[in-house]
Amino acid sequence: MLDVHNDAAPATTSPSDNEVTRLFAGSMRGKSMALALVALAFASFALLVWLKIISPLVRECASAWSALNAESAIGDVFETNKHPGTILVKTLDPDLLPRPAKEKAGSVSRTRRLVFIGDIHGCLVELEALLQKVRFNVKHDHLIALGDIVSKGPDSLGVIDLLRRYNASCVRGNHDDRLLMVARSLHSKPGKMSNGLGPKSHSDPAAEANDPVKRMAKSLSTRQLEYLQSCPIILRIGHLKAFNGDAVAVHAGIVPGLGLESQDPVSAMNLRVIDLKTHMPSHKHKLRGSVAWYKLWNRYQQLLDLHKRFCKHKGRESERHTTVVYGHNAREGLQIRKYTKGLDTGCVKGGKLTALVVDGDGKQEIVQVKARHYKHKSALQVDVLRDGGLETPASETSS
Ligand SMILES: [Mn+2]
Repeated sequence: MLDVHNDAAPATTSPSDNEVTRLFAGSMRGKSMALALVALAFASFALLVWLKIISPLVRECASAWSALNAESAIGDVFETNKHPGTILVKTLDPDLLPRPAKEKAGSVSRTRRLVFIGDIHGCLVELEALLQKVRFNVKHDHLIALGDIVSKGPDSLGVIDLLRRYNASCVRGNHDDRLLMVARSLHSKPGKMSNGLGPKSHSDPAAEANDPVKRMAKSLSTRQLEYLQSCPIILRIGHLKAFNGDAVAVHAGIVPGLGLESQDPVSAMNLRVIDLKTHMPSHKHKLRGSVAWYKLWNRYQQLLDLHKRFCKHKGRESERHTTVVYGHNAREGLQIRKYTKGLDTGCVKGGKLTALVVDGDGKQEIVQVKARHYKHKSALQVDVLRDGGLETPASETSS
């Protein structure tokens, strides 16, 4: 019996043992597979973090640090881009700077607030609505238009008149610059001109009638033209408590590490992306080695104090933290960072018109109005200058 039992036992237990061994081996394989998968996932995650976060951060910091180490001006590189009659840098009248409420009693400044407004592009109705919304009071507030005040929209000349009426400050945008260039070329041709600004063109009148910029240039009054011409490329604003440092207004962007007087006007009106090695404007939008200019600007500002502490040279001792208020970048829309404030929210494309309101007590506020949707069939359509190059007008590419 026992033998039988003993004989039978291995017959029944042996396959079960094999199974256990197989199962054990299988589970071990499963475990190592799982471990391998986890390791692979971790490695991919680490690689992704390296490629997307750490490596760009290191490159940006290295680039900002090299901008800090550069001489504060690089000389003649941009000399060729200087235009006759262009004001590169203007300083805002210090009396227009808002002061803290406590100081106001004895202060010469009556200004309560600075109101920065992004690309207006002839959107007069929205501009009026926005000023109403911020309760703009011309006696106490000062308006600063961030360029591209004309073209594309329905009432560019009305916008210029409103800005003149309010004694607003402005910086020159690429569209304003193009209009001025056309007005100048009309002015320099021989013959008479209908509005007294200059001569009539001898080119094909039909082609001219189709060129909205030429039509607008011809209809500009001398005062409107003078106002546009008075807009500098860069407006140095001075110390603002709200930004904990100095402020500067420009249409597109500023190259970090260079003095304001050494900035290239064309790049200041068109800059979007900057080459991390050369610190020159770049066309390699999403390729490695270049980055949105405002990212580099913020890194530069973050490293400024560290650089001052450890590298006491290169004339940066007196450099102060500077916040840049700009427009031009409707594609990215509202971009509020510590040291850069991008306010172009594509009003003329049916987006919004945006104001950044800053007072003397350190308060800053974003106020917006929704735009009417302007189809790009406007009589004042204009070629878009992007990164210094001509681009097909939107009306030809969109429906
Ligand atoms: Mn622009």
